Formats: sequence, C-alpha cells, structure tokens
Amino acid sequence: MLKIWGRTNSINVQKVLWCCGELNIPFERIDAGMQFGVNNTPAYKTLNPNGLVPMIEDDGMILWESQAIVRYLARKHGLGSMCPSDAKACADADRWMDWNATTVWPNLRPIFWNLVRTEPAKRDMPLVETSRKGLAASLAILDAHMANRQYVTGNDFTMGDIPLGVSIHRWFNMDIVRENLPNLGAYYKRLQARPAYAQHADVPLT
Ligand SMILES: N[C@@H](CCC(=O)N[C@@H](CS)C(=O)NCC(=O)O)C(=O)O
Repeated sequence: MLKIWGRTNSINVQKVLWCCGELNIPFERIDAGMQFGVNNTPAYKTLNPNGLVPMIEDDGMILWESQAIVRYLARKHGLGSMCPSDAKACADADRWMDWNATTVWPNLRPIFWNLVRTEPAKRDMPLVETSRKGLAASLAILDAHMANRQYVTGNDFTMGDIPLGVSIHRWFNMDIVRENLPNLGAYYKRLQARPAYAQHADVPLT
C-alpha cells in the first residue's frame, strides 16, 4: 500500500492527501515533521536528504517533492482525468501548479508563518503586509482567469487545482484584509463541495 510520511497540517502534505482522496487511493500515513520528528532522523534522511515532508513510498519507489508526488499519482491513477492525457491540457495544469509554487507561495508563506505559527510579539508585521499585497496582486490574476471556468484548466477538476486549492484555503482563512475577488470565492466554494478537499485541505489552520 502507498505509504505517506507527513503531518496533516502541512500544506504540502495536504496536496498529497487530497490527491489520494480524489483518486480513491488507499494509503497508510505516518506522522512526521514538526512535533512528531521522524523527518530529521538518519533513517529518514537516507531516503530524503532534505529532511522534509511529504515523502511517499510506492511499489518500492521513494519520492519526495509534493508536486512531483501529485503529478506521479495523478498520472498513475488518473490519466485522462486528474492528469489530462492531451499534452496541451496537461501543460496547462502543470503551468498553474508551477505558478502557485513560484508566484503564490513565496508571498503566502511569510503571512502564514507569522500569523498562524508565530506568537504575536514576534510577528514581522511589515513583512506580512508587503506579502499580503503581493499575494493579492497574484490572486487578482487568478480571479480574472476564473471568471469563465469551473476549475483552473476549464470545466473539469485536474491536478492543476491541487496546489491552488490548498493556497486559497489559507488566504480565505487567515486573519488578513482580503480584496473582493468574487470568482476566487466561487472557486473556493466549488472546491469545498468536493469531499476529499473538505476532509484533507479545508481544515483549521495550525
Ligand atoms: N518543496 C517541498 C517543500 C517541503 C516542505 O517545506 N515541507 C515542510 C512542511 S510544509 C516541512 O517538512 N517542514 C519541516 C517539518 O515539518 O518539520 C515540497 O513541495 O514537498
């Protein structure tokens, strides 16, 4: 059975858990990271020298990097649906996954870490505000894109929605000023109606 190492409150682990839920892939999960440790043990670092979660073991293969894991599982279990079989449609999903990692996440991460995982007296609020503005500018691009589609690549759910889905959940649930992005709000509601998203991604921020 697929084995997943990672704590359930990690944004990168949530991508993998949600993906498994969408594809009905049975898995065994081992708590690892932060208070659980495990990821810093020599045994773990032999498998993943970065000492980070998530990591999976599937049919004897070890794989780390959340988006590589999502792409692998989607291709293996959801070719033609979660992983579009058409090269152009697949590139479109890939593009939004990369855009999330390179454009959304660098601004989202400092807001999340300061507001959710740092005690008030130690928060870097000027950084939170700069990042919040940068994030809002990126999400305005996504909002405009979502004006005439159900999911990020069109009217079907694909792996392209997974990294964006976990990011927008944080944006909608952090204690920040949010610009009015109605198409993004509708997209979030659509994702919330998916049982696997509700179970693994749309959960309290900790
Ligand atoms: N690029 C990696 C980043 C992995 C990463 O930063 N994981 C964090 C959790 S989101 C981690 O392992 N932090 C250390 C810990 O939990 O102890 C991926 O997408 O998988």
